[in-house]
Amino acid sequence: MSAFSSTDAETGAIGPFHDALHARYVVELGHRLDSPTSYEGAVTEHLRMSGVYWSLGALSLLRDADEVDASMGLRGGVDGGGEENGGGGRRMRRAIVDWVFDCRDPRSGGFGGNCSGAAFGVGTPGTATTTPCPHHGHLLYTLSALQILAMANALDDERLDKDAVARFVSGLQNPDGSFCGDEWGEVDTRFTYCALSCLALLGRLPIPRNDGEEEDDAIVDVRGAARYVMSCRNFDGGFGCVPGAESHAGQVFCCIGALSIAHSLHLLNEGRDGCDADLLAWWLAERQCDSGGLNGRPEKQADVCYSWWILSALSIVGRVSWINTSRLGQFILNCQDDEDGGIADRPQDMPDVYHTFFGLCGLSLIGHLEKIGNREGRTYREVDPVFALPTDVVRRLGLRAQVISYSNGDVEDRLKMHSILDGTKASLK
Ligand code: GRG
Repeated sequence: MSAFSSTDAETGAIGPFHDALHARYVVELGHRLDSPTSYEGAVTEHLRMSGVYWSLGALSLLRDADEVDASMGLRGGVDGGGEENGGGGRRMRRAIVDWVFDCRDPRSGGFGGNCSGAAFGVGTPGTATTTPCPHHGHLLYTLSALQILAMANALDDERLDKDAVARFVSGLQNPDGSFCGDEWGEVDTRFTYCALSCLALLGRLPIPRNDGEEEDDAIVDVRGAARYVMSCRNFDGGFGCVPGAESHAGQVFCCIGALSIAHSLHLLNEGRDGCDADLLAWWLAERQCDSGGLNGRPEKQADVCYSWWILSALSIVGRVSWINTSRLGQFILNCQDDEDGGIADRPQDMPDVYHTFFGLCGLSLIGHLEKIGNREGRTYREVDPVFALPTDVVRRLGLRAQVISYSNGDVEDRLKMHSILDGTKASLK
């Protein structure tokens, strides 16, 4: 493991970054998980769609789109050869885009986390021996599927029935504005974020009109969704998964991301004195631990993934500078596996692709990836804090959201595609 002295944090020096190891870790992960003897593959089988999104997302921050396509086999098979993938045969992996469409659940119209019968890495393209049997459609995996298609530039693929997917999403909204994750009825602000992000990616999101009038034919009630999110805000400025639930940094991202996509960040100040983005940012900044890492709620351990959940929210409300970014960058780099690549939740733990993706996102949001790139002659893509996709993908798709500027109206370049609210004024309206 890399070791950093406190001097590094004080001077802002950036320690070793294992670019090539991380890229190899991600590219080889699919083969490892597909092995019939992989324990990790078996226990994460149900959430493979999100796993593929994290993998593609991670590699997309390290490499350009063509390289990602070539090494991951987005549209065509890549060599999966090796003992672990078919007993020494040179079998081809199925294209990721084809596999995503196999995971579409025709009963609900959404996407499932995987499909049985035609497992992701097994089989030669076009010769699946069994009919794919997708898991039940769920908002979590529907968003991951659309994010994969967005990165693969395949949202206009004729197999994507955008209206049917949009109907699946809108059918999960409840009269109080909240969303269920699937037909079984669990409600959580995670699903509000997923629903609005899905509709934005599909180009089906009705943005509330400025004149306060409701859209009669809107597919979902965006104002209702934003009001529900606000009902999940707590006295400490944070947000929980349902009204009255404890503030948690993961839910804060979902709520602030949802308000941003719904162009409703002004609600943060409604009915209160002063600027409540400040109270929220204070709670988020309090999450920084002695190690430099961030935790998800008081008295819990720091974990690399909160670098994303917290920095994305702070970016949206224009207050990343409220934490010590240099110490956080050091913490994330300390969680790298310097032998096999990948990033773990905390130093000395085993890496996984979830923490690898969100660790890289964290490094991106504090500008460390850019600094490392400058030092090593590479150009890294940046992550968008609202849509959790590379900013070039968000630009290509013309996705719009809302962010708050703080102090003298400056916003980072990556956020300039979004509508900007002036957060220095007491009222954000
Ligand atoms: C596309 C980025 C993106 C998100 C989609 C799934 C989702 C929407 C958001 C998940 C937000 C969330 C709740 C993240 C937290 C995940 C996490 C590490 C939970 C662990 O909770 P505890 O209680 O851990 O086990 P702590 O850290 O509190 O001890």
